[in-house]
Parts: sequence; C-alpha cells; structure tokens
Amino acid sequence: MRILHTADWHIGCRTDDYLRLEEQKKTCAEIVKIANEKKVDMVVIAGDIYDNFLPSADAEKLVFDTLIELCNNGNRAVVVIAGNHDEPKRLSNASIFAKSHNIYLVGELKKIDYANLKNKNIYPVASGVGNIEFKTKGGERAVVATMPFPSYYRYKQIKKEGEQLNDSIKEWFKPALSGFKKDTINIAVSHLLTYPINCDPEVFSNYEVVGGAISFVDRENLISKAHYTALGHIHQMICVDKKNNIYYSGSTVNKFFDEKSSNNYVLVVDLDAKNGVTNLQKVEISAKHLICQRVKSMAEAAGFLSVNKDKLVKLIFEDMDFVNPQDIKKIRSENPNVVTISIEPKKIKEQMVVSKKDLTTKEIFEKFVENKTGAKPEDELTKLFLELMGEVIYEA
Ligand SMILES: [Mn+2]
Repeated sequence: MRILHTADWHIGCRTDDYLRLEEQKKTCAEIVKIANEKKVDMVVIAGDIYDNFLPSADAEKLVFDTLIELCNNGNRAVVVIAGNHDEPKRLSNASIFAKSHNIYLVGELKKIDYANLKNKNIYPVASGVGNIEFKTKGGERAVVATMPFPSYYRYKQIKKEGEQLNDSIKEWFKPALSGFKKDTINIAVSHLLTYPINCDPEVFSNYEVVGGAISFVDRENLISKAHYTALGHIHQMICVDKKNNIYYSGSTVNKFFDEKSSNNYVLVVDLDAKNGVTNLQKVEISAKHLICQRVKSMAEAAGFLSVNKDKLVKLIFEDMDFVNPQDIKKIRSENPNVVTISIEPKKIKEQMVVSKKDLTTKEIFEKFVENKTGAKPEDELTKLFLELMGEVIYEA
C-alpha cells in the first residue's frame, strides 16, 4: 500500500497582510498531481488544514475542492485530523457528506462513521473510537489510528486527579491505537509537538506557545505498534525517529519570514503488513520561498529585487531618516512579490550626559535658568543667587 503524508496546509493564511490563497491553489493542485502520478492508495493530512477556526468561504472551497480531487471518485481514502488551528467540531461537521466520498474528517475522538464503498479500490471495513480499517481490492488491510491535536481544553477533559500530562496522553491515544492488528498495516496520525531524537528542544521552543498548545509530548508515547506515524505541527520535514518511522511532513507553504526551512515536501510511503515501511520518498512542493532583506538605499533594494522575483520578500530599509513615499509606491507596483516594507530610522546619537558633580554651583544655576527661560541669567541675578548660597565667586 502506498500512502501520501502531508500536514499544515494552513489554507487561507496570510504572511503579514499578504493572502496566500492563490499560491495554495497551486500547491493543492500539485499534491493532487503527485497522488495521481504516484498511484497513492491513501492520503493522510495530519492537521492544520485550515489556518484558523473560522476559515473564509474561499478557504473552505479550496479545501473541499482539493479533498474531492484527492479522493478520486472515492477510489482513494483521505483521512484528515484536526490540528491546533482547526476547530475540531467544525472540521467534523462535513463528515456527513465526506464519508460517501471516502473522506474522513476527524476532529474529535469518536467512533468514525463510514459508508458502504465496497465497489471502490480501497474501502472501509470496520471502525472504532478514533480508528478505521480499510481493505484494498488487492486484499491488503490497513488500520489508521487518528489522534487529533491534544489541546489544553481537551487535556483538561481527559486529565484525571494526580495524573501527569504524558500519562493522560497515553490514555487518550489508547482507543485509537487499540484498532491496530497483527496482520494489518498500522498507521498512526497525530498533530502535536514532540522532539526528534538527538535534537536540541530549544530549536522548537516557539512551537510550545502556539494556539493554547500543551507542552511537548514524550516521543515514547508515540512508539506504538504503528508501522508509520504521520505527524503535523512542526513546519519542517523532520524525521523524529527513523527506526520507528515517525515523521513530520512539514508545511506546504512557509507562512513566516522567520521559518528556517525554505523547501516544502510531502512524503510518499510504501508499506506492507509484514515488513512495515519498505520505501519512503520526499517529494518537493514548489512553494514560494520567503526572504527578508535589509537594505540601505533604493538602489540596493532595486538590485536585490531584480534577482529575487520568484520569492516573497520583506524589505527593511535601515538607517534611513526619510524614504520617499513615491519610491515605496514604485517598488510595490513593480514588485508584487514584496509583501512587507519596513523603515528603521537612523539611530539617534546618544546625547552627552554631564554629571552635575562636574559642574560648579554657578554653572548649575546658569544651565537651570537657561533651560527654563531660554537665555542665560543676568550677572546680577547669578551674583544674588550665589550670595544667597553663601558661595560668592568673583570672576576676574
Ligand atoms: Mn501548523
């Protein structure tokens, strides 16, 4: 059996203010093409299919159009789980229509509903809480265990008194994983944060605060009887555990200018019940690269833009007091790939600070009057002040 693993589509997302939907249409079409060309039996989408809980009508249409294309008239199974960006219930709501197309939208841990599709190339034969078993025309059987994003809200619902987070997670995954059988291909799919073997957790620290996420899940909890574990949440293609075949596919478009990885992939995995994973291919998606460039002049900006037309660009003009609005307008009209322009003014020279300790009483008084009135005090006034201070000083 051949599966395609993808995640983190974030349909409808914006980079700064720039809507990425047109690019995402191309990316979705590319994934459909890969699934067709590589004759994939099943597609698993490991969460964050949408960018937010209330996707726009256009975002929803692109997702529905793509899922329908992917399912190939119901001859390919498509399993989607909720990530932290998806509203679990909202995602599941369309199941009532989707199941007759061999598409499974899993937002919550419930018994997965399916339709009679026995005339298709791959069709469901059994299901339980969070799991579903498929059979192909060729007689292969596969069980998919779905574990949607364990949000803090859900975690509170499942947590028992005195129990540690990772114990709760283990309990929570149990019903889905219990669907695995000795003679089936076993696939787990989840959306969560776990650390790859031998990696510095600091690298992923920015993921811990996303969308009310709970902190990371022990890798140990994911090592199950699964032959392959398809993960979403981290936006880079990462092998978490090679021996146990636990992978993040990464996102299909880069959303932020600070994302290190500029290449995007889907994973095409061959499996059989006896040997588990027999082949794994990284297939690159031609998403746009994001690049942030600091420039000091219009000429420098023009030079940079002339060789980076295929990328989405953030320009930072640094050390400039004044940038002509007409120039900015020109850059924008000639380079629709410029997403953000920011201007950092020249650093103000630090003002000399003189300690009052280094000044005489006369100087302190003169500065004080000058500061208040804008002019130095008359000699008579200074003299009077100093007399009153008991420190009469006569200058030569
Ligand atoms: Mn994501």
